[in-house]
Amino acid sequence: MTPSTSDTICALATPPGVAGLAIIRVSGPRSFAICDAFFKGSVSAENAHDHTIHFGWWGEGEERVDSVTLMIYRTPRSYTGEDVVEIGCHGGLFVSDRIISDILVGGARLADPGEFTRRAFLNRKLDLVQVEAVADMIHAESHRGAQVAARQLAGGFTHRLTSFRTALLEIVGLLELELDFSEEDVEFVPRDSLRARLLAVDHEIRQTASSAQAASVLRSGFHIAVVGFPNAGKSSLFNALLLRDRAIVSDIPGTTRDYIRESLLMDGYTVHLADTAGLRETADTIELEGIAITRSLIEQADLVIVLNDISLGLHHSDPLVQDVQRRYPDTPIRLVHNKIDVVDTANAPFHPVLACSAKTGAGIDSLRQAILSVVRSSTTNVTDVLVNARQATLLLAISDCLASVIEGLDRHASNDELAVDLRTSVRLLGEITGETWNPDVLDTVFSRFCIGK
Ligand SMILES: Nc1nc2c(ncn2[C@@H]2O[C@H](COP(=O)(O)OP(=O)(O)OP(=O)(O)O)[C@@H](O)[C@H]2O)c(=O)[nH]1
Ligand SMILES: [Mg+2]
Repeated sequence: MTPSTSDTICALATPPGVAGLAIIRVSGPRSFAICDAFFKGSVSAENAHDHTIHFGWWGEGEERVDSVTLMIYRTPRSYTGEDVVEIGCHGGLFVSDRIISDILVGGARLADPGEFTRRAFLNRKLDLVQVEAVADMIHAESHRGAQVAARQLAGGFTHRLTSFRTALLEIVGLLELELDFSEEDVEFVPRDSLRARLLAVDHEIRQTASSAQAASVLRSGFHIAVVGFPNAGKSSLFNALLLRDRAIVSDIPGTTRDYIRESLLMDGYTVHLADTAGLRETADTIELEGIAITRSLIEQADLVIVLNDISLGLHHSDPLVQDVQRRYPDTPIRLVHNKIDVVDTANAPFHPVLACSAKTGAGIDSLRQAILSVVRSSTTNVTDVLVNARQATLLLAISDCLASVIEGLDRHASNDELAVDLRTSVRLLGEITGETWNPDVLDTVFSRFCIGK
């Protein structure tokens, strides 16, 4: 869907409901005229200066619906790039509804979700990675996530992509220049220097793509699955970490049948904790394969805690650890011993393994710290960019193109052939920033937005 930018749109920009203030946003060529039909202040919206605020009354004729402020933004110096009015009125259920219906009667229409930002994109106020940063900021599940999104909105990612683009265009330029002089068989840049430059760009591109997983932690939280044999104390640990009795605990093995997921905030990070059904050992294999839900939880987890009932021995859960390690080699695993209150811990060789008692609370604080340090270290390389799946896919496609250019250089391919792949990489970079875009991509990006943004 490509919205017409010739009509005027309007929506409540603040959450509906009881609140001190509400803000209604109007954008489009008729914004000022429509507001002037209802606004009575010392100056009309049409005549107000750019970037000024005006107090007055809203209502039809002599009627007074509410005292309001009008914030005036004239094209192109506004969020959408169009003429924009932001109306500040009192919160609550009725006033903003009434003002919006007046504006609709005046000839505007209700904005679609994300339509203000879509217009900002179409008017080149924001590029696509900045648009994605806006969505990330609104939905951020961590303080750090919101901070990084803000840096991306400020242009951090755009700047990095521009530097990749400049580097690649420079190389294309040199190759094409050589083509112009092909009769004379000159080489403007030695091939090994070109190769080195391409490798350097490719390295940075891969590194950027590889931060997508960490970015997803900042965007949507860190997932931990607590697994273990029945009765290990998983539900007890789950409750101890949550600081409340959420999961049922009993001495009957197999108490937890499904899984339970709860979220907690740790040092500004959202951590999603899942308590799972105990994994039984059948014959000599672990029933992991059979317990599909636990399996998919492990698959999605950023950290798996294998909880061992130490009263059954220090190595009781080792087969489970090995099994998880073998099936999910990329997922970090921590073995944690539970029920240390029932064993003699005086000379137990715990270090560097973690040990606690979900029952007495001993060791829970250290476990919390250990978890937090995994969460922190999983996101350390994310500074100014929250790479998402769309961007990571495109970055990896660019890297494939560059690999093919390097391979071409090695077999002395023609400049023409090399330039084709390089141009493709530049085009793919443009898809990341939205310089070249198709409506489907835009629809997907904007599907995360709410009305009024
Ligand atoms: N002494 C002691 N008992 C514990 C501790 N943690 C849990 N238990 C007991 O161990 C039993 C099983 O605890 P749960 O938390 O239900 O264990 P679970 O791993 O969730 O068990 P399933 O859901 O059946 O797989 C209960 O009787 C708990 O009270 C602990 O640290 N010390
Ligand atoms: Mg349980």
